[in-house]
Amino acid sequence: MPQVEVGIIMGSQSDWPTMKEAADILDALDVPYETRIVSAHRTPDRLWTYGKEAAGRGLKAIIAGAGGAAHLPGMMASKTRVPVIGVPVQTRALSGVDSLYSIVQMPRGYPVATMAIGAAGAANAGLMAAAILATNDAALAQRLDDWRAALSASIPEEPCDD
Ligand code: RP5
Repeated sequence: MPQVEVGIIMGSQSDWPTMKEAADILDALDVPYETRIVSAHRTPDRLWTYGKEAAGRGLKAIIAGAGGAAHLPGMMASKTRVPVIGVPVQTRALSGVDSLYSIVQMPRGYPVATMAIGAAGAANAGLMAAAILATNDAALAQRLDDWRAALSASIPEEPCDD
């Protein structure tokens, strides 16, 4: 089994359809990861243990997604020096603006790299984690360059009707 380098954590099972976007990117780039449900409010002890053990277990980035009163990414950042990438999950009540504000407005000293609301943010979180790892992994850097080049090549120069 390869060493897991990225943790994808989320506040609820209901966050998985969004957070799977990050997992799909890491699959495409062949980055080993794990997925866990870790809720700041419902499983605070699980959050504490995960954060306490993250660096020692060799995690190099943690992607944390939550919605509403989205305290998970910030609390995780307060517990570990492993970089935390926050994904604001889109909510029904406030469309994810609540999640975004909860995640992005961290006090000085404990940063969370906050992505856009929803699926695009989760996909970008996967890419950001890969970019962090690629600073010390030449093979991954090449795979990421190839992925980016393929995306560029897929964009047509002109619009069409259908
Ligand atoms: C947050 O509350 C979760 O991250 C989720 O986005 C939101 C709703 O959770 P469920 O009620 O669907 O479990 O903790």
